[in-house]
Formats: sequence, C-alpha cells, structure tokens
Amino acid sequence: MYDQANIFARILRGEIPCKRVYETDHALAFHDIQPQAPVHVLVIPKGAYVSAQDFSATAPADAIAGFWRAVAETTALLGVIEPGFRLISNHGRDALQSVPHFHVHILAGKSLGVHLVP
Ligand code: DGP
Repeated sequence: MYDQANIFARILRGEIPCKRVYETDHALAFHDIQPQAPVHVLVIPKGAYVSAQDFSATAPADAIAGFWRAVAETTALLGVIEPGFRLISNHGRDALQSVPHFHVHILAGKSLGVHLVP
C-alpha cells in the first residue's frame, strides 16, 4: 500500500523543498539530504510506487522508459558518466529502505570501492 504522506510524495507535491537537479514529466532528481559520496542524487518517478519491485512490476512502459531516460539525463548533467557512477535502489526491510517511494541513488565523485555490502 502506497503511503501518500511519505517524504518523497511530499517533495513531489511541493510541500517540502529539495535541491532539484533535473525534472521531466516522469521523474524528479534531487540531492540526497544525507550524502554518502561527493555526488549523491536521488531520482524518483512521479507516479506512486513503493519500491523498485512495485515500479518494475506494475508501472506502464512509458513511465518505466521515462524514468530510466531521466536517470541517464541526470548522470549526464552531473558530469559523472566518466569516470563513473553507481546506482543503488533499496527494496524492503533487509535493504533498509527508509522512504517508501521508489528511488534510485546515484553515487559518484570518488572511487566507490569493491564492496556493495558493508
Ligand atoms: P533509502 O534508505 O534507500 O530509502 O534512502 C532514502 C534516502 O532519502 C536517504 O539517503 C536519505 C534521503 N532523504 C530522506 N529524507 C529526505 C529529505 O527530506 N530530502 C532529501 N533530499 N533526501 C531525503
């Protein structure tokens, strides 16, 4: 069940400010409030999807294409295609997903190391 009161839904409604990087009809990209790398940007779809699983399984094809195209445009805008970036999306309790609106983390700006799990 999607929670309309989650913080990213509130950002999408303009109730809470964000440091916007890029926006399309399908997606919004903004700086993470607790950056874990020199570049740490979140990309969220404008539709109400709880997680990557929900989005990938249920969103219409144009929303999925529009979202991932916005991710690509965001990494280009950030200038991180070279030397590289990492995409992470947490789903559920074991992954410690803390905001129940699908989001992809773009991490970049330094060598990110070999360990995906601490
Ligand atoms: P996750 O653990 O994958 O659900 O990551 C949620 C991220 O959202 C976390 O890195 C911190 C970020 N975050 C939480 N609240 C806010 C907020 O109000 N504004 C912004 N810009 N980021 C937030």
